[in-house]
Amino acid sequence: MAVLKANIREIVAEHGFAAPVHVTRPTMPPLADYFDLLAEVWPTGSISNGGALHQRLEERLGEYLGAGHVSLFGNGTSALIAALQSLDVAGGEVITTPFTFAATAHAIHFSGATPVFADVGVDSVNVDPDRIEACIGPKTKAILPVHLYGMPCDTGGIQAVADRHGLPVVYDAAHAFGVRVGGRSILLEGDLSVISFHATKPFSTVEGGAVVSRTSAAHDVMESLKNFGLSDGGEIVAPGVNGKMNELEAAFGLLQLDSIDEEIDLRRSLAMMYRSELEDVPGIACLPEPSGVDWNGAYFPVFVDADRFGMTRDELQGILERCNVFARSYFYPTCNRFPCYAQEPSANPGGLVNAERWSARVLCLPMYGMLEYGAVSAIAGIIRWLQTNG
Ligand code: T4K
Repeated sequence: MAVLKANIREIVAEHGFAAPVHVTRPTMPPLADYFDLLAEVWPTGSISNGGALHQRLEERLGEYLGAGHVSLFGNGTSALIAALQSLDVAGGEVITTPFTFAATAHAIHFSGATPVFADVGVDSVNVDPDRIEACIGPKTKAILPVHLYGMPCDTGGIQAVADRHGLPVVYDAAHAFGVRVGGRSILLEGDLSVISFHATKPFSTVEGGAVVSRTSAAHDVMESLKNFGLSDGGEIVAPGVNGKMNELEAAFGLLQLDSIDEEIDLRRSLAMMYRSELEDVPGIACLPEPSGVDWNGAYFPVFVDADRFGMTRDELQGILERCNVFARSYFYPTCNRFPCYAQEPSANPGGLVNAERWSARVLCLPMYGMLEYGAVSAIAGIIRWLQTNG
């Protein structure tokens, strides 16, 4: 590392934060409002299995997202598993990106299929349609791209590949709550989209998620699969999971929905600030705000070129931690490196060079609505200082 230990002590002493700055924080709704909502539920004793607040949240999300049929789930992972299950992928292969959270690949595994990893682009963190097409074989059952960091995939290119081969597309839209392209919800792309409402996401129900379906028939299947495979008539028609969201989570979500526009606006202006403060730092690359897109500021990744910056991503992360800034390497390593998938033919790192390069360099900086502009400026200042004094 080029930065001297004495210099590090100096930066920590001068610019370190007194309290930890986490990669993200949920915006907590007013507690009194939460109690008011729970007061509606308490006397009923109806606290799960599709209660009144659950119903209200599903309806309000459908309107807010402008995205058809919403099925709430207890988390994004069970929603992904059920979405894939509805497409009968068991015993086959599902093509996905290796540059994502483990849940994407694990959902394929738990739906009874094998993940096949296709590389992302040179200039895009998302899976490349041409690389998807090159992976298609007789066992391919579906395509599972991810809108990483809320950045839209090349949905047109992916749909063209899917149409040529008669394959369904499920989008892992865990990061893409509220994202619109040309004013249209990104959740309307493909056959199904799956969102996460985890505490670390811009919109949260503490734990939670949803499947957005195009048709009411597909929605009915999701409703059954999230409830043990029970039909409306109370018979088991499929091996479903317990993927239900409860009333306490739905109440949290209803209140989050009241402030989500403000949350997203704040995140986007913090991202603009990061970009303008970091744009001239050699060896630090930010993703541009995608044009024509209502992006949601889900994450703020930067990519560290060690040769130009003067230290590696891990070294930068370590110094930031000493300054009480807890940036995270979302997503390193790539999924193809996990022992459970590394033996798959498509997991060979030699065929996934773009994903490996993005992943080796990525560092997600703190990003959440309550983050102060001064904190963004100070974090960018530490990074600039390290480059100049390294
Ligand atoms: N697909 C993709 C592409 C995903 O990224 C994810 C989840 C999924 C699918 C699956 O969706 P879910 O089944 O989770 O709904 C987190 C989340 O647990 C996970 O939801 C998320 N992606 C993943 C990227 O990140 P960790 O292990 O990094 O979180 P943790 O506990 O280290 O928290 C990070 C920071 O957030 C903490 O340092 C402080 C802050 N935090 C966290 C929690 C849980 C809070 O301030 N409050 C909290 O309650 O996994």
